[in-house]
Amino acid sequence: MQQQPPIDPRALARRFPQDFTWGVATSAYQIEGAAHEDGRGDSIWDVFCRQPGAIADASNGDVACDHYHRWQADLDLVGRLGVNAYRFSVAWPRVQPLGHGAWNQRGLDFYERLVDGLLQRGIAPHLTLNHWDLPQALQERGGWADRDTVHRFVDYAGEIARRLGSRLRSLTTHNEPFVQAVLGHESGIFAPGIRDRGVAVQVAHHLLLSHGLALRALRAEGVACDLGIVLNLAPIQPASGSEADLARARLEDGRLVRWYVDPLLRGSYPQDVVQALGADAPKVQPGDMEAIAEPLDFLGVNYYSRTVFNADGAVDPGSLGNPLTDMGWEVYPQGLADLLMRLHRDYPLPDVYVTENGAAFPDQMVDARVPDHARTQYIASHISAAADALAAGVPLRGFMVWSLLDNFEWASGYAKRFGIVHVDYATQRRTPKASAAWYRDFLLAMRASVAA
Ligand code: IFM
Repeated sequence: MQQQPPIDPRALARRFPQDFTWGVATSAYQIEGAAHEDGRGDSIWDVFCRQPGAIADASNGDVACDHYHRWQADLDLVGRLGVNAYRFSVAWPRVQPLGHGAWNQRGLDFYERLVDGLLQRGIAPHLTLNHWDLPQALQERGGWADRDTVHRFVDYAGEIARRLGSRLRSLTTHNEPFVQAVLGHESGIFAPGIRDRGVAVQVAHHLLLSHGLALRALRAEGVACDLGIVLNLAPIQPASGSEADLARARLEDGRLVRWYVDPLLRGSYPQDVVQALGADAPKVQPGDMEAIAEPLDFLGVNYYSRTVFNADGAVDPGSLGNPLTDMGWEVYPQGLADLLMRLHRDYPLPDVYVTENGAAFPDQMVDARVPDHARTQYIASHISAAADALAAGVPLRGFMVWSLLDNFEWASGYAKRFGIVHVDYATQRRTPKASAAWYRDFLLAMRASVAA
């Protein structure tokens, strides 16, 4: 992978329309730090990180990239890349420490400054309300497993939209409900660390329901920006054509993809998965499915890799013949085109954005530079796959690289680096990597093709 020549940014740029959205993405807990400042409450991740063994390097988000204090310099970095969009999230416990009741003005002020700082730099703000950091006080009342959290989220969405909505390009309710439900409540490897499939299924339902009810409420108030949700999706492929492998792949596709896209875009859960869940099927109240299917202005898709299943489970990605990232994920750009085209074929799609794509690799600093050719190749080849999907008619409107900065990679701690900008955590020095230079050149080529 390191040996391949970098994809020519000029040739690639010609494959996209001039009004395409190009961005970089981050999330609050992964970069902000200042976890105990200016009135911020604990989130479930603050508490989860205190559990021995929960995080690979026993770290937490207390300081992270110190973005809360360095946001202006970080936005300058974003500006120098030449992107026209920045995707970030609001830490709910920073703006409403208990998840209900009083608002924290100092927390709200931070996001006001951030949004205004983006606009001053000509960068469109794309805000996510929930990138996993639920206020711990709500967890103590039952968290996402409790239906009341749905209503707390709708209140939170309304407050943020009233304060910031007119300055945003888009507002996303949830980032990756599958991960929050399944990794947080079934396997328990993410906060809040619960291991109960029935709970996970109900959490997923409440996340979707809160999404739909929030969209309704925001529309009733006349919010001006685009409204949507971000899903982590992947092509799920059978290891062979055997009945058993095909059946397993179909079920896993049901759990990861159809469980979320069907209710959002068709108003119902896939019956094969409902049947497989048996007693763990979600408790759905009258009107829930109609609310979940509230029309989307956009669907965000986070894509990193495919998964291949045989009858026994997921096949070791290392056996598939392609390079792996530092997360052990197979590098498979074709999967992004396959996924987007399948969604286009099977569903009535709204505008689609690739809201995350990127890779962790073990970077080396050489003469104060980070020649991360594997990451550059990864990003360029996925942008190329996005161009293939666009050419096939997918209503793709944007692409955002994960991530602007190296950051707190959840249960993996700080060892896994996804940034196109390197962060030295001892000094907080930022060093744009070769991938950042490639992206900047690509975006310059985009602008040159506009001028031509
Ligand atoms: O870092 C995460 C992000 O928070 C959500 N999507 C996947 C990324 C890489 O694991």
